[in-house]
This record gives sequence, C-alpha cells and structure tokens, in this order.
Amino acid sequence: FLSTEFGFWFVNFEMLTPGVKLSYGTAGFRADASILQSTLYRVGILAAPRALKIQSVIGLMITASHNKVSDNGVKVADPSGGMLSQDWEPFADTLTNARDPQQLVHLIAEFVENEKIAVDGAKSVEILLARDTRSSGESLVEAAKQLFRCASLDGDADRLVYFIVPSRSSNKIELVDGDKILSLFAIFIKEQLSILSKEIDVNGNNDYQCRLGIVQTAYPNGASMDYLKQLGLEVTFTPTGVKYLHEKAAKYDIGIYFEANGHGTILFSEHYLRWLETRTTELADAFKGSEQHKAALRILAVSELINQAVGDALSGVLLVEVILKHMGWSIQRWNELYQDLPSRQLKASFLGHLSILWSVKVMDRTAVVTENAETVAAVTPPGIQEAIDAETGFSLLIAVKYPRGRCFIRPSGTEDVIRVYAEASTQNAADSLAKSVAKLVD
Ligand code: 16G
Ligand code: ZN
Repeated sequence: FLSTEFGFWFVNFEMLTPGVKLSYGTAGFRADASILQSTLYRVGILAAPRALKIQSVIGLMITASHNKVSDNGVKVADPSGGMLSQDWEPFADTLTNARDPQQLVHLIAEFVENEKIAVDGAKSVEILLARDTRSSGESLVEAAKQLFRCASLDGDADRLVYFIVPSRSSNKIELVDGDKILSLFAIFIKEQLSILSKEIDVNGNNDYQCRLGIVQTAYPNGASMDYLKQLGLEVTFTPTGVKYLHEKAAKYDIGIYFEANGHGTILFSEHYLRWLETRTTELADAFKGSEQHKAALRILAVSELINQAVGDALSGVLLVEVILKHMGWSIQRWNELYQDLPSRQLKASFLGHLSILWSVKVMDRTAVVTENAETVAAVTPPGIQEAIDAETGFSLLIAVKYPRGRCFIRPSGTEDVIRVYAEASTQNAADSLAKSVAKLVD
C-alpha cells in the first residue's frame, strides 16, 4: 500500500490460505491445488530476481508428478536443468509464507539488496512456464504470470483505475480504466441475470424482468461503447459529472455507471432487492442451492459489497477482485475484453469575438454550448460543430480523414478551459485530430 501526494495505489496480493505453511521440498512446493494460488503468484515473483541474478532464462514447472490428481506443485529450474540453488530455498519459503503485502514487498527489497541484484536499468529477463495436464494447472499458470498488477485511487479515494506495469511484450503502462471496470461489472451482472431469468417461481411463473441499464458520458473510449453494444446492453448517455450519471442510473432496477476517469458505482432499486430477497427466502426446497438461487445470492451480495453512495473506490476494488476470482481471470485477461482506441485530450481556450477586436485573448468557456449529453454537438459558436465534423471527416463528400475518428469539445466544469477529446485508429491520428480541432477553438 503506497500513498502519494495525489492518491494511493496498492499491488495485487494473493492471500495465503489461513493456517497453511508451505516449504520448498525436494520437488519444490507441492500441496493440494486449491491452496496453491498464492504460492504460484509468489514463485512467479521470485523467478524474476532469480533470472536477473544468474543472467539467464529460467523455468517454472507446474506439476505434482506422481501425486494424486487433486495435488499440484511448482519447481524452479535453473538453466543447467537443475533445481533452484539451495541457498535460495529459505527466501522461497519466507516469500511464499508472507502474510501481507507490506511484508512481501519488504522481503523482496531486502533480498534483492543482500544478493546485490541490479534491478535499476536491468535488461528484461525471460521466464519459461510449463505445466502438466492437471486441470488446476491452467489457473496456476495464470497466477504465476500475474505481474504487480496495481489499483490506483485518487486522493479522496472516490476514483478507481487499474494498471498493468510494463512487461517485455509491451513497454508501456496499460491503463485499465473506468470503462473497463464498467464492462467487467456489466458482464458479471448480466451473467447472473441470465441465469436468474431461467428461474420460475413455485407457481411456474417468471414474474420479474430486471431492467439493467448502463450509463456513460461522452468520454468512454469508442471501443468500450462498441463492446457494450455488442453485449446487447441498454446504454444511455449523460453529460459529464457524477450527479448526472447517478440520477440516470437510479432509474433502473440495476444501474451501472462509470466515467473513464474512475468515478462510478452500481445502483440497485429497493423494489428489485426486496423482490430478490423474498424470492430467495421463499424459494421452494427444490430450488435451494440451484444455479438460480446462487445467482440471486450473488446479486444480493454485490448490492451489499459495493457502496451505492458514490465515492468509495475501495468497495470498487473489492468488487473487481471478487469478480476476477469468480471468473478465474487475470488482470490481463480482463484487459483483453477489448482494446482501447488511441485517444488524446487537450485543453483549449476560446477566443471570443470581442477579444479579436481588442487583440486580447479572453478565455471564455461559456461560449461553447453542447447538447446530446455532450457527445457530439457543440451548439455555439455557430459553425463550430460543422468545422469539427469536417476535420474528423464526417462529410459524405470527402474521404474519411481519420479512420474510427471521433472528436468533441466541451467546456470544463472544473477549470476555465475548453476540453478537446479525440480518438482514432492510431495515436498519431488521434493527436493530430485533437490538435487541429483545438486550433479551431483557440
Ligand atoms: C468533476 C466530477 C467528475 C468529472 C470531472 C470532469 C464529480 C464528483 N466529479 O471532477 O465526475 O469527470 O469533474 O471535469 O462529479 P471537467 O469538467 O473539468 O472535464
Ligand atoms: Zn476524487
């Protein structure tokens, strides 16, 4: 858990199963597969300093050899093909049994220093993963591959985004923003609702069709809008700002809203929750423990976990983590739901008519008036939207200048500037579209 001037972030941490103490034996760590998730996560971490120390590729083998099928294990293989050097075993043990993230981070820092492993400016290293055909192997490989995957909260902890630290295959930070959190929540809720919709009550009726609504602003990445559409979800748009989103979301039985910048939550109508509670308590015995019953309980649990008063990013973290666990997804898998289009935001100041006359640059953000939930139309000054459209290439007469281009301007509600948002199929195109539209209003 690290706090910074503007907020704090924390790294993902796989909890150790209470009461369990593992040690690196003759064939590495070996135990019932159900308790090994946190071990694989930590051995995955250990592999990096090991590879840096010996300056060579190393391997992790996930197997429990001849043990029964419900067991699994992991051993570290040095390049000689031999086992992990014995003097590293105590470190493997303490790392595996670390109880909390602070201890884990501290152990790694201390060990890396004692072993004089140069991490600053180090070359990237290669770690090979292999597993046998045990069905538990798949999720254990995922656990080993987990990087310091991180969550970031702003200063008053009402905004949440995740990010993935750079890896060998991608040298930039991958931002997993509010749009992706929204998508994750939406998939999960939709899945529970579709299980529930198969439910019939004791009289053979299915008497409640839950209305699920997604609320977004003009800012979600175009790829996220396409994704939600493709899921067949009902999506509506409001102007920027929590108060607008919240109000709209409250009109549904379940309303999910998020801004790309991480503000958001899930709202449940009292009426729907009461119906669900009644259904679960009055359920005929035959339905108890059924998939439908479980789905209903999951929705009720989500309504208790997430803070419906917006502004509690910590409850958002908990829900993200729980859903990822439920799906068996890594942050990478979640991030791959869709790929964001490159985008660019700029601030521009508007040169009013009077200012031209007096040759003074007057910032007047009120000169820009928008409609349609700020999505497209800059209503005034006259002609500005046409100019933006022409720049984007929306006219039927000219070839599309920017494939997948989208651009809008809106007056900021927090600063005396006009914001320009542009996205397109490449970063260069998004940059140049934003820049040329900013020039139109500057
Ligand atoms: C405020 C809003 C936030 C919005 C942002 C836009 C709340 C609690 N906060 O921070 O939702 O995204 O303003 O800023 O409503 P802008 O108008 O300067 O672009
Ligand atoms: Zn905040």
